[in-house]
Amino acid sequence: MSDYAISDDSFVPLKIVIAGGFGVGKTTMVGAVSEIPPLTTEETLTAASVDHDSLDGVPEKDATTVAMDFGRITLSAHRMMLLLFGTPGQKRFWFMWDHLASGAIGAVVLADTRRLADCFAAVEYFERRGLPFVVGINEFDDAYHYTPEEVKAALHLRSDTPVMCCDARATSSARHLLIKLVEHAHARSVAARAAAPAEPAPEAGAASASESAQPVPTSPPRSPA
Ligand SMILES: Nc1nc2c(ncn2[C@@H]2O[C@H](COP(=O)(O)OP(=O)(O)OP(=O)(O)O)[C@@H](O)[C@H]2O)c(=O)[nH]1
Ligand SMILES: [Mg+2]
Repeated sequence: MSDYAISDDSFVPLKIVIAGGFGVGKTTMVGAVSEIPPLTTEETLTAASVDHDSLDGVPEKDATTVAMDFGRITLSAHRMMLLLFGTPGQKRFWFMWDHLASGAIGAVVLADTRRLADCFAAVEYFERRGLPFVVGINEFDDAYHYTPEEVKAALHLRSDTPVMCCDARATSSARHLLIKLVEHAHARSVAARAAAPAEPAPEAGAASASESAQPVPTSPPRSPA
């Protein structure tokens, strides 16, 4: 058998979505944190997008994601492999979001405080799906510094939704954000199970709902691995 057919199934694979508005730093974050060369699907920005997506704050931006980004990061100490799927930011590619969110344990929503309204759609999307998410305030150099509490209030987030400042270009910062998301998703999953009514014992041979669901980590990481 070839080497590529051998996989190490001792690592729990967890799918995570990196979302947010146009030009907020999604591709940058996936590239900064991925341990493999990231897959990107960037195309040159054309005049057709000028009326739809503002380049305010990112005037040097000349390309945009048209399908997805993909990267991977292993948290060895916690036996987890995070599979990162970055969404496109332009509205005309939002149809991709359902595919990218399917089977995910949670999402990172990146926010730029100079254009905070641009992340409303992502926040609303994940709240509607009931998918746990954390908000990362990607601090651009010329942006006014708002505290996570101020951003949480402005976005009307649930009180338990984590909000953190980050730098999408920095590996350690992006990694912290991902670990916070895994912890949050784990806590939400534990709380949901505790609140659920006890299931009747399954009939012999029948698969339970939990067997077909996306695996939830049994122990969330407590600190950067
Ligand atoms: N100063 C600064 N620039 C950043 C930061 N994060 C991203 N950038 C820059 O902002 C621009 C946009 O970043 P991208 O990673 O392409 O943003 P995106 O969210 O993937 O964009 P779309 O896919 O088009 O929605 C790039 O020129 C980045 O170099 C940051 O934290 N600080
Ligand atoms: Mg992108």
